[in-house]
Amino acid sequence: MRFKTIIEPFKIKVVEPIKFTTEKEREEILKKAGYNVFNIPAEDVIIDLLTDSGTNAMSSKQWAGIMDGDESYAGSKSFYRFESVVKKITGFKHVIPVHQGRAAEKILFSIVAGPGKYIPNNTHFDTTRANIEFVGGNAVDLPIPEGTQPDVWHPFKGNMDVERLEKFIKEKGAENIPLVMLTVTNNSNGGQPVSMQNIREVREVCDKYGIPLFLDACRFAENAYFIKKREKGYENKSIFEITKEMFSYADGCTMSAKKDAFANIGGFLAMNDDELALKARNVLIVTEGFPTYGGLAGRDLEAIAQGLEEVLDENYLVYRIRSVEYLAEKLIERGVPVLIPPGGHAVYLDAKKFASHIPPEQFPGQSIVVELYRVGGIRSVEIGSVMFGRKDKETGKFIPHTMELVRLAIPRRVYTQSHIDYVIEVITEVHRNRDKLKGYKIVWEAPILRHFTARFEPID
Ligand code: P70
Repeated sequence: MRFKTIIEPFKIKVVEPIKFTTEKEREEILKKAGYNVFNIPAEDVIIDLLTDSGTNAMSSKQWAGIMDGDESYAGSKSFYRFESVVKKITGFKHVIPVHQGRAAEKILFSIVAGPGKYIPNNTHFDTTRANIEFVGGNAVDLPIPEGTQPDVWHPFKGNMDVERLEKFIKEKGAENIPLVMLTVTNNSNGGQPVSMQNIREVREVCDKYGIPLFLDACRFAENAYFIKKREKGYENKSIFEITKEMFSYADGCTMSAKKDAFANIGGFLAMNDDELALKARNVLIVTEGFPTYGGLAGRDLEAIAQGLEEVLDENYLVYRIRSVEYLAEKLIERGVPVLIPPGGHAVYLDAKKFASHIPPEQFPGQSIVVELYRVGGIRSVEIGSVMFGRKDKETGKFIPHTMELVRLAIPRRVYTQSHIDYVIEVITEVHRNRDKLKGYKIVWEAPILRHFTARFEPID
């Protein structure tokens, strides 16, 4: 395009009203929710940036697919369409539909992981880690050093540290590492991309030790766009060519279709290995459903297939990545500490700097999350010591997470620039008054994935 303004590559046909609440009302809502925004009714949220997962606006063609879904128990037409699109993009031989990403993880890790097993990743996301630990395995993060420093710029901050990977394999023994994973984009460290070169190098190490490589592919298209923009040799390749190459280095993938497939539910597990696929389908049939629907309705399979085709459109990705960057850029201009560079699906505030007077054990990120809701009705999520902090098993001492972040995840095709301008205004005000932010303590927590349900109290 000749003009510099990047516009939404869609028109809006259906709208959903937003209810406005007052600051006083939100104060009460927060108290009732135990200061955990997961406990707040969505109706009471003005701008919901909790997650980009399942919150996408579907296209008219996806909705048409919903009507057209074939709800046959076995061999549904919608399954065959879904399977053929997934195969076209990933090239994997076996495609197993599941109800969402964590179901794919659950199936995969209940087969390959377990006590004494190690699963390295650039950085595991919460559910991946939980599913490995749930079966007694060890989830290991091996990000590059730049990946854990919010203010260091690197084009592919999502990369895995290949040297550390090889050292780790030598130390633990290849027989104890059933697979290596790469999360594209790397959600826990800022939605950061992984370079093609890194995928290739990780593959080489895996080949050397005979270990399979799996992608956690939730945001594969956003990752591919970053490769196109930032990696030499890819500037003239199509997104489809890039994603195909990314998948070609892997033996399989887990996928939450709630992200880059623009669906509201769904996912899949895909792989080349026949024996593993057989085992996976056996678990699937017990826990999810028959292999041609796997926990989904035929209509969901249609929506996912259509979404997967749409996400490869470069005009969409230009708009998507630029709108996330716009939010980061404006916040940086206003002096708000933001993880750089901005990620593909979200902007992450650096809570350690934002609320530097609150120590990690008092959850600075949580404090900001609460304040953004109180002041502007914006729902965000803490990705720091609430989500990943832990207690030492022997001493009971608090071990903070490497970074204290607040994630502002942008649902796909949902909010306009004025919604985002409002978000910028609210965050800027909260930042201006940052000295008043208080620490929080956890008063109740679940034994696993505690962030979803924990209850907090402010520390006076
Ligand atoms: C998110 C959601 C899900 C996810 C992921 C990666 C890289 C697997 C999954 C699991 C989870 C979430 C976090 C905070 C608030 C709400 C939701 N990520 N791998 O928003 O997929 O959810 O389909 O089981 O990011 O990042 P699924």
